Amino acid sequence: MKTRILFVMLMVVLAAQFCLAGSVKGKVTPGKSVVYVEGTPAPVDKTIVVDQKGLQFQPHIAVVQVGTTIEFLNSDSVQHNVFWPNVSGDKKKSHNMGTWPQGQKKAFKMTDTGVVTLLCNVHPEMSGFIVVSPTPYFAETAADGTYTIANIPDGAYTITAWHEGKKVQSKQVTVSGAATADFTLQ
Ligand SMILES: [Cu+2]
Repeated sequence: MKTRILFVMLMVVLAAQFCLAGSVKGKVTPGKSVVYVEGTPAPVDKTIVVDQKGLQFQPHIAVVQVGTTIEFLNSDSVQHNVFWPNVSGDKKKSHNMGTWPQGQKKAFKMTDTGVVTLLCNVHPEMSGFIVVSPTPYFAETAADGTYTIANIPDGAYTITAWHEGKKVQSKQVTVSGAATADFTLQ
């Protein structure tokens, strides 16, 4: 009898969890984009490496949660620089990391949300992007633009899509179970 009551209670708890979290899926045109849910910035303590290798930023696009530290590594035999002229157009958030030789890295903690365009003043043809999401709910789309962001608590959100060279677009989406948000970026 006691076991049965516990079992029923467990089912109720599980059912409640399933009802309280949902997902957003959709497609961004043209493919290969970043999608993230806006919200109060929730910084994480995490580190990723962005390499400068073969005269390219690798990865070319990274999406991270605010608070993430980026270790900029130089794997080339030439000197590189890393700077960004703005964050999502805000020039007050520009930063120059300086220049350093092969095998060394310099760290920067991303405390501003938005799109950071990475440039190298030694090689004008180099560029890379770090999209800093305020929330843990973000995704890089597949090559065809499809994406899924799972485990989002139910609620109303603004969701933003970014694609290199296109205008950023935001939409309202209500998550209650499974939601859909498609974007066509111009
Ligand atoms: Cu360079």
